[in-house]
Amino acid sequence: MPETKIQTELQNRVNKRIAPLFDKYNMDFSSLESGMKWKPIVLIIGNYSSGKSTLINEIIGTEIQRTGQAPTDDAFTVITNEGDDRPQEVPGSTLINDEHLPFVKFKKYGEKLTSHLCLKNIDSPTFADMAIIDSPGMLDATTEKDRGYDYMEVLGEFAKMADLIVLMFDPHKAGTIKETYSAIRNTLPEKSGEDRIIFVMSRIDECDNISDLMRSYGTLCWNMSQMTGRKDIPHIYLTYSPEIANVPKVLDSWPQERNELMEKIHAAPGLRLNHILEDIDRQVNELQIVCEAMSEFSRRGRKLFMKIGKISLAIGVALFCFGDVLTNSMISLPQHSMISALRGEGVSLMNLILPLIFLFGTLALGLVIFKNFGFKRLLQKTLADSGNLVNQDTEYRRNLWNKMAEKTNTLLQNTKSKDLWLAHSSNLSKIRRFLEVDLKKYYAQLRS
Ligand SMILES: Nc1nc2c(ncn2[C@@H]2O[C@H](COP(=O)(O)OP(=O)(O)OP(=O)(O)O)[C@@H](O)[C@H]2O)c(=O)[nH]1
Ligand SMILES: [Mg+2]
Repeated sequence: MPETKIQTELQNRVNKRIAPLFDKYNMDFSSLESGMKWKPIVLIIGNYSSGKSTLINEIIGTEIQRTGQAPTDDAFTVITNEGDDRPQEVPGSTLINDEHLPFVKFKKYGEKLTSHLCLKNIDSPTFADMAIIDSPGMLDATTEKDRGYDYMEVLGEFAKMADLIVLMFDPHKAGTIKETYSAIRNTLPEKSGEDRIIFVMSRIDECDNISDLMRSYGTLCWNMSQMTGRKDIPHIYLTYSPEIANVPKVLDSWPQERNELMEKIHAAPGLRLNHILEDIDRQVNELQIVCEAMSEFSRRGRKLFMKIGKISLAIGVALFCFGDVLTNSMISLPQHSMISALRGEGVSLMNLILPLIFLFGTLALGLVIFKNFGFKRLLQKTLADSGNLVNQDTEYRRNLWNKMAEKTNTLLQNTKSKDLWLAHSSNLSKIRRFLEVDLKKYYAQLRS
């Protein structure tokens, strides 16, 4: 089956089977939904003037993006082939209102971002099935006020959607830019996978000699280990733009990695379906652990209800039989207890009134005790250590729980005693079936 068909089928199934459950557990489905839509995306980010737009122009084969020595781009530009139906340039205000595109989620960042977002519709067959996004260069001393929107958050949203992120540096500013630091340290690890990011140091032709290049490369590696907190350095593609570079003699024999970088970018669409499956897998597993916790809490709540119910019933039955004997001996009421009536002329409705009040009164009292004391105490005890609601026997489960604990605690805090009878375990079976049957089937289709 062609991959686009699998993608549509998968989208329909997730919308039908899983979306309502995201809703039930108050989890955000929009990011999964937009992640399944549209075509493969390559996101180009990095230092200002590191050659992002130059690389994009080279891939497309025309001067579609402006380039320059000072910070040039302050917008996110989506470049793709959307066919003749769309104009050559689509403004951000249209993009954020088009349900067919994955940009609706950017609405919440306001007008300042919308005016810095656009789509360029190009007539290129290669770009019918992929999009490349040029981004504002990362700067040193910018604040949210300067940009007018939270740049890091927006970058994170784009990173989440991207099948490949190309992070670009240049030898002049080898890993010292503040926004780049923050992106590598916090935003990218949270929003994307390590395997989806490639690091590039471009403009290496501007190094005067090999030792100059080695110094820049060394600085970048050092800064990178500070940023990632890791000792192993990822592959850094050392490149220059063959069209504009004035290659010094000393770099003549240097293995320019531009072609390898280009191949990686062109291969990105092939990773799309796998990424969609990974995203679904991750988010449905997150949903599953929340549902597991809620299901276990409900089970404990119902168990407590049964315990209090049984005790109330036992006391209620005892009072039904002997309560009126007790009141008779204390305050001489009623004149004839139910038991003495049974022994004598027979039980009338009058003899049953007090025992029935005792029975139902005790059951009602049990219910009040459960709601106002038992359930509340159970909730408090659970909130103090909600981790024991789920099995955390592996590192994966522990990490998953750490991520979802806060979400679950909020759900628990809003739980009422009547919610203990919601169908958590049947929801859990639906989630498990989806992960174990449906998703596995799609992984198998992808491999075949
Ligand atoms: N010598 C040389 N110059 C380059 C290379 N790549 C880009 N340049 C030049 O460097 C400058 C910056 O390039 P851009 O492509 O505009 O950089 P950018 O990353 O898009 O910059 P911003 O949009 O400001 O973030 C331009 O003048 C380019 O001509 C290269 O490999 N070698
Ligand atoms: Mg640019």
